[in-house]
Amino acid sequence: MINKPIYVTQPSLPPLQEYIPYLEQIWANKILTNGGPMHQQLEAELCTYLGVEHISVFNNGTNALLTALQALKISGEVITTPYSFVATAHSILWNGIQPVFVDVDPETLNLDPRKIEAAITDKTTAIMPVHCYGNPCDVDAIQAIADKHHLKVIYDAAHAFGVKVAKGSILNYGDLSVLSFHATKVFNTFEGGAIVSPDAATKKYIDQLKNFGFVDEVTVVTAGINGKMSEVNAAFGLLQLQYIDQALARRAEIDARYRSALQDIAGIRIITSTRQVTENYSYFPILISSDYPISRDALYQKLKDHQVFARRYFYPLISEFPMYKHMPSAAPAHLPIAHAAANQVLCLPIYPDLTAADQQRIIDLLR
Ligand code: T4K
Repeated sequence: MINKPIYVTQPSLPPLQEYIPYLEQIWANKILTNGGPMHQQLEAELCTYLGVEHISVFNNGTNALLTALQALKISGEVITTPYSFVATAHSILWNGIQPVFVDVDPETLNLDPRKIEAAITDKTTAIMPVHCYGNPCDVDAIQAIADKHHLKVIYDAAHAFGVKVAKGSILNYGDLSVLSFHATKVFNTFEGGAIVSPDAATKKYIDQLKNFGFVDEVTVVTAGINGKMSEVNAAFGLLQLQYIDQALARRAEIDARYRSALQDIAGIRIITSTRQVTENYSYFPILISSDYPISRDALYQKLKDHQVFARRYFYPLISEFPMYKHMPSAAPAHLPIAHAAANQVLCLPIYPDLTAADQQRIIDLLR
């Protein structure tokens, strides 16, 4: 019997017929984009759901990252993590800014605050940490360093939709937080993203930046881009929001099942964070050490041979790609923890529609 493929993730789609009324509304009013009613409603509903004051939705997370750096007029050097998706560092480089890589914390695999200060120079203007896998960074330690050195903090919160710490949404930390609503994310709008701002003036400026810099028909105040989310995407987001709690609950069950089934296997370490009070179970990363009978790559291949497409997020490290490799901060000796993690990590399939039988198939292969 040939098994059906199981991917690292699969978007959860609401019933198609429930999307039709949204499309009918769009067809009726013929507003397809440029901050239409669906877009406005999505921003309002996201603020309520996420527990944030100001949000600007975007056509993807990468444009949101690019715009966040523009909004705060970041220049010179930005300290960031090599252990992320390439878009993190690309957004810095595309703005003509030099990314400076700092190693990650061995427990959380997030930017290690104890190593940040040594990387600060007179050109450093900001820190861009990532809440990797939705596990919160040490936001207090990072803010203390930023305050001491007068740096801005932009969180790449692409993985952190809905994550909360004791004081509320993780998205309220730093100067700005950037979300991704890509198809592979916990909450998706097919393609999409957002910037969470601390105040109305910053949101207003970001809204201008994402609309070419227009403030009215004849006035352009800044060299903006087109970062706008279309009405079709925004409408899908509104529908997705009705199902998000259900989706997160199902992810929690899958996460718990993996944890209990894998906890006693020698050579498998499950990455855990203790900082959050509400998780989003966006990824299920495990680290494969030499105590496991086969190597990480052999396991990756074995799973693949059985139609289970786990992913090595984040291997290779961003600092290993050709446009970064020559940079002094990209030297492997400077990033030992990130390198070790990149060589050990495997993200197992986790998504609401993963069946118990399919999850058992994965567990059996790992055991
Ligand atoms: N910052 C961070 C930390 C990020 O992780 C990301 C995105 C960004 C910034 C940038 O945000 P966006 O500009 O993307 O909004 C995927 C995603 O494309 C990417 O959005 C995501 N991070 C990254 C971690 O993962 P790939 O190259 O792994 O995607 P792909 O196409 O191989 O998809 C993985 C699996 O998901 C497939 O094997 C099957 C399944 N899948 C995928 C798509 C696109 C589906 O079932 N349906 C789909 O439509 O990068």
